[in-house]
Amino acid sequence: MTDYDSMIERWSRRLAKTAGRRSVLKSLGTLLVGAAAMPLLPVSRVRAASVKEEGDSTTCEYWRYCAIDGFLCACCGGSVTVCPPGTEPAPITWVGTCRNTADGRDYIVSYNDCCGKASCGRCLCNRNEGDGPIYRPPIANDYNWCVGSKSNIPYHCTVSRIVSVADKAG
Ligand code: ABN
Repeated sequence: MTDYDSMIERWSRRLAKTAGRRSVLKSLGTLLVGAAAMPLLPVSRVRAASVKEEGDSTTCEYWRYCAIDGFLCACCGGSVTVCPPGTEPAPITWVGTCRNTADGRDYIVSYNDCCGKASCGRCLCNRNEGDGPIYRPPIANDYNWCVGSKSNIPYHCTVSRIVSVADKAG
């Protein structure tokens, strides 16, 4: 018998001594009903390559940039999803929900600041759809997320990566 088995056995014996059958069943029932009532998140992972695309990723109007605030990496030697050479993506991102004009569907887009060089200075884009206050970090764009990267290295530009479909049809 493994340590894990003995621990479970001890725990079960203690529970059997201290709790009545009814109270255990009641707790289990509450847990099951609670879990069933939790809504499932309406997201599904997508392969970025299978998403229909239109528009120019070097312009601020491009659909994925709906919640961005920063310099577009596509104008800075990188691409819409890849940080320019000499920079690395910050480990902390913020997200937005953007409508893809090519297929009419909503997608969750993750924005990563690319860090390691001074500000790119080209193609500043500040659209802010759904942007939240800084005390709600996952949706706050007006912040230098490079502070979460190695040794607080400087902010260069921002990439926009598709995470999932946001609509119920998923
Ligand atoms: N998240 C983009 C950014 C970087 C530096 C300062 C403000 C916003």
